[in-house]
Order: sequence, then C-alpha cells, then structure tokens
Amino acid sequence: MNFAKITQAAHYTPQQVVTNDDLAKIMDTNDEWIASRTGIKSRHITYDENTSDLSAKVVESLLEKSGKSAEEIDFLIIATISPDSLMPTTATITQAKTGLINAFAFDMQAACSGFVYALAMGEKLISSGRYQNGIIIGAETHSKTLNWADRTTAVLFGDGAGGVLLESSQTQHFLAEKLQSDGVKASSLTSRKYYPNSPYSKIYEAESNLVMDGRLVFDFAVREVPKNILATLKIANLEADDIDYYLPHQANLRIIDKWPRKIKAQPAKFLVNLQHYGNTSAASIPILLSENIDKQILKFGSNQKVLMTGFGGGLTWGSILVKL
Ligand code: 4VN
Repeated sequence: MNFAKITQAAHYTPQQVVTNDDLAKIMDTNDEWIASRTGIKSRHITYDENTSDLSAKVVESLLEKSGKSAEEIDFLIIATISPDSLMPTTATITQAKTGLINAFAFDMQAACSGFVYALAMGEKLISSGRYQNGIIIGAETHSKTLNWADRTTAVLFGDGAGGVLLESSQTQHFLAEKLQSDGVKASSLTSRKYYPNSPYSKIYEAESNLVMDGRLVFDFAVREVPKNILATLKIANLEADDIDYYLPHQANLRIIDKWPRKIKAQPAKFLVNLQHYGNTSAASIPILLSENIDKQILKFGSNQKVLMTGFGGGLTWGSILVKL
C-alpha cells in the first residue's frame, strides 16, 4: 500500500505590516470596527511581489528544511484566487523560479477551500504510487485585486503563502476527508478582476473586484461548516475531543468562535492567527500549520490528530484529517 505523509511545512509573508490604524488613514474605518467584527488587527501587504514570488519563497524553504533537491519534486500544485496571470499558471512561473525541472505544475482554484482541496488531490497522486514527492501551496496577493475604496471588503484580507511537502509513506497519515460545494450560492462571493470588458458582451460590464454578500456567507459558514467537521470525524470514527487541534480557514474570528460549542470541542483546540494576517484565503491554513510547527505546538511524527477546514467562494467547503 502507498500512503502520503506531510513531512514539512513552510510559510512566507511580505515584510510590510499594515495595521487597522494604517487603514483608517486611507479609508473611513477604524480599529474598533475591524477588530470587534473580525478579530483582525493587522495584515501583511506586499509592495512589489506577486503570488509566484511568495510561492517560490515557500518552495525554497521546503527544499531547505527537507534537504531534498529541486530535481526530486514530482509535482507542484498552487491553490490561489490571485494568480500572477491566468496563463501561464502561478505554479509554472514558480517552478521556473525554483528549478523544479522534473515536476509538473498547475494551479487549482477552490477559493478559500483551495488548500484543503489541493492537499486532498496531492494525497491521491502520491497514494496512487506514481509519484513520491509533491509540493502543495496556498498563496495569495489579494492586495492587487481588492477594491481599496470598498471598506467592507478591503479591511478583511491580507497577502501571504504557505505550503507543505508531501512524501510517500508506508504508514497511513490521511485519516478522512469530506469536500463539498454548492454552486447555487455562487453569487454570494465573487471576484471578477480577471475578466475584461468586452464590447460584444453585457456580462462583465462593471469593474467589480471582490464582491461579498457578507451576511449570507457568514451564516453559511456558521451553519454548514460544523456539520462538515462532524461528518469528517464520523468517517474516521472519531469524536471531536479525539482531535488535538483544529486548523480552520482564517476568515473571521466571529465565525470560528461559534464552532467549538457546535461540535462540542474545547475552544483552545481551535488555532487562530488572523489577528496578524487577516484573511489570506487559500494561504491561511498552510500559514497556520507552518507557524504552529515553528512554535512546536504541532510536531511531525507526534501522531497528533489535526483537522483542517476550508470554506469560502464557490461556495466550497471541506475538511481533511491528518495524523502528523
Ligand atoms: C468565508 C467567509 C468570509 C466572510 C464572510 C463575512 C464576513 C468574512 C460579514 C459581516 C461583517 C464582518 C465581515 Cl465566512 C469571507 C471569505 C472569503 O475568504 C470566506 N467576513 N463578515 C460585519 O459587519 O460584522
């Protein structure tokens, strides 16, 4: 039997930190409003890097930590909703920057669930027995796509990247997954930056960046995501208390705050870092994972059970349960 195992994690965020007070200087908002409604205090915003630059930093760090050479990597999947371009993909641009000459590289888009979806796909590639080493990254430079005149969305997001090295293993580390989507609610969270206005089309008339029906998406996340977590636990035949740590997508603290009671888990088991990063979409879970590995709260080889849950545009949501 072939199994997959996460053997390293790494993250990179741009140097520039923009606080809520900084934002209050350029738009009609304030720290109290942002912090009380979202938990966010600051975010990293890039000045001159693109999504592939952030991703390349993560690849380089994963190679350095693992001692693997670039030639050994069989595939690179990047989950992003803020790609350098639609074509070529951010993954192939990153491949060139890091010398992954034997890899096939492609982007995967499932919005804020992108990392969980990509990790699930990477695990299948490894456990097929055809590939031994893969890199899965979530990376965003939201700052280039946000409408900075829209205070209801611009304050929520940040830039950053995180990723993991997946290797083949003799022992099982991926215990359960449940991926879901509901395209009927697609219009509640959209970003159309990359569609130009066509004189022949009425469809993309407006210059609309990220548009969000905040209430609908908020309610969806509070209601549906805990059900998904419980369903994932059931697949593994585990109770909420058997999980050592929950790593939720860092969309909004007021959402994550409601889950422990709903699934009957201790609140301290839900890791958060959105105070410092804002919502980094596909990057939020791997940044959280990597940061907690660095802090030695999470440890590879510890058998800790960790449940990662993404949710967002699509709508998409899903959980993946791993043993470290
Ligand atoms: C998933 C979610 C969100 C999200 C939704 C709503 C929301 C984030 C609405 C109420 C508002 C404060 C902000 Cl659940 C975003 C994504 C996109 O990554 C994914 N914040 N809020 C208020 O007035 O309290």
